Amino acid sequence: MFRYKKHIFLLVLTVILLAACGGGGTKSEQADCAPNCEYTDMTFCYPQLGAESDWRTANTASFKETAGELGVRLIFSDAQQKQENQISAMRSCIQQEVDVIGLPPVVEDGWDAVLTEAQNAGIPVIIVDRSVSADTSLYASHIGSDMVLEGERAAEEFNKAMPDGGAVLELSGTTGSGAAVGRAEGFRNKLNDNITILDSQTGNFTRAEALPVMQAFLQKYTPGVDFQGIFIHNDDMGIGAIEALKAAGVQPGDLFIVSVDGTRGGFQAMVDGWFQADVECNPLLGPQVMEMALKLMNGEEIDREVLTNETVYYPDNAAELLPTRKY
Ligand code: GYE
Repeated sequence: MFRYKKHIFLLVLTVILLAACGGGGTKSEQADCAPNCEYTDMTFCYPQLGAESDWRTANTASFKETAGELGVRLIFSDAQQKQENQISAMRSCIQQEVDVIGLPPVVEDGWDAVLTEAQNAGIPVIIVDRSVSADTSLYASHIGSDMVLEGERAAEEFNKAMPDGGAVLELSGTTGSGAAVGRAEGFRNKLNDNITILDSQTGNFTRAEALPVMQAFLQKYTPGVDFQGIFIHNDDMGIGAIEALKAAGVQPGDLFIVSVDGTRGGFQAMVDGWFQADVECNPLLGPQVMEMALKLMNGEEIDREVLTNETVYYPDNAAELLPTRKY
């Protein structure tokens, strides 16, 4: 009897120890140069998701500039908004035994296999910008914006502007992306009950795809009659939508339009009277991500989630701020 108990005790102990080690602890992933690794020791992989927007262009520039300034060796690729391209870029980085991977995931789902491969190879992954649905034990940290909060902030603008209610259209971002899912969720969380979402379609975060979506909306619904406002998930789609609105004879200010990002293009749309608010989303994540990457190499503790501090911009000082915008 006693022997059995001892066996059970040892078994339980083993299970506990295995569970403790299996958590993907960031300390065990440190590099050979730890604890004295420097930026010049680092090879950093950034399988960028695409070049779909000005936000994305600024995000890419931030990583390239930061790597250049710090002396980090950067392996950069552009997946053209295709998850399979991002996955193969990641696999190639794993093969090249990079030190850290920064992954800006085009969509939330479908990362478990490649994240497990990175983990098995001892390469920490920082999820950048959009989120993933994978278990948090599969990656070191997430650095990016609070997309739900951005959607909530947009809803509050409509609540203020339309106290007696009304109807709005939604031009949403890439289907299944953390940015679109979060913004849509936040928008619905906070939108007053007397404001209805008449229709919601994706423009995939690009100008080119937003234009025909807005044209189709305008064939179906009469501005000012069927809807009074539009929530647009990023500035580039907003600029595409403005083209369609202009062509249909809509004037700036006829509709209450709120966009997200705060790019120069978004600021110009506020100056021109098209956007009534622009919810900030900051793409300049390079310095922060590389700083965390170095900590990971050195086996230092890091925060598992770092959300960017952001605000909402309005037309009243848009002209003044426009020349100071970095993206
Ligand atoms: O808002 C949009 C870009 O993921 C936060 O992606 C990012 C979004 C951003 O295409 O412009």
